[in-house]
Amino acid sequence: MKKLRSGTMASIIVIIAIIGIFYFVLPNVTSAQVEEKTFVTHSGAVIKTSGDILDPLYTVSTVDFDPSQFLREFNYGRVSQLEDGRTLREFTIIAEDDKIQEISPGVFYNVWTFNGTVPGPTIRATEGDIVKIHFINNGSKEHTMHFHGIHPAEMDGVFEIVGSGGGQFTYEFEAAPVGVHPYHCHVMPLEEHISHGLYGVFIVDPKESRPSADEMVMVLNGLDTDFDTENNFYAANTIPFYYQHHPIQINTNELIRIYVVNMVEFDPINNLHLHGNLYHYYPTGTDTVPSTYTDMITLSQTERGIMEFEYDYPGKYIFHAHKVEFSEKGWIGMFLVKENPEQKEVLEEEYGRS
Ligand SMILES: [Cu+2]
Repeated sequence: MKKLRSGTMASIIVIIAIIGIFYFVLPNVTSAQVEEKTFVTHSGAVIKTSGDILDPLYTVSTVDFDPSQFLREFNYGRVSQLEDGRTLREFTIIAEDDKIQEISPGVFYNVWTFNGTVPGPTIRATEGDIVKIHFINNGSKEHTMHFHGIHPAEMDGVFEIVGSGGGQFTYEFEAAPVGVHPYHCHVMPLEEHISHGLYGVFIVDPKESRPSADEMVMVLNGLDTDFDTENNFYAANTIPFYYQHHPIQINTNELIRIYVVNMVEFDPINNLHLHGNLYHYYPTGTDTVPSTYTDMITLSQTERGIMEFEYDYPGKYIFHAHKVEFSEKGWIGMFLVKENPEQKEVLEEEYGRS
């Protein structure tokens, strides 16, 4: 009798399990297929993707973004001279929130952009210049531009909300202090506006310029492509694994200067480890003396600084988050260090080395 009962129970469980599969699992598979949408990628390919990695509300257009170009691109604005002799730098920044970007092959994400890209343009000025930003909000939501740095309260981009559909505001302030600062939208919910991509880098150069170097910008960011307030991808400059597949070419014995800004939301910290080398690190870029000589820095949200280093030996060197989860989800890149032809000549002349 007991045996018969347990046998019957087992049969009932199996039947319930089979019914469960039909009712709960199969319909989901089917509906995922139904929700597939077709997109033309920036490479011209036609790709189908299900709705779980894409905000299905936004399908109007695609965004092109080239991390190689962004890396060394600095926007100095439209330059003119004020009556008092100071330099005026004017920028036009347009916010949008309806663009779709293929951030990894077949993965599409609704990016919110300043001037069409994530990150927005790297804005650069010299200490004491007047920076004037003509901000236009062409998005469907309210946005602002909030700069880190020193400026009057009404230029802080927090309380002066700029309305959707063409709202405008002009930010004007003196570039200060020297260093590397983030700018970002400051409309609530802030986490949403930042994580969708409304941020960029603001560099203030000292009046006596820094020693010449091969300069680049790395914005460390994350992408929450399924909107569960956890990042699915991480990157330096938005595209996961980009610089691993497209190594950054640099020369031996040439000063490299990286302006690094951490804009990862949801995760409390990020970090940056460089292989085969150490770097001098200037937190926030505000001091002329580096705080440390290391191969590893840890950065919280909007923490940033300047890294300086040179490679002695040619070859391939990776750099990545030492938070391994981040590097395995895209935050990894590579330097391809080539023999500096000028340096090689000098060495050959001085030491007979070749
Ligand atoms: Cu915003």
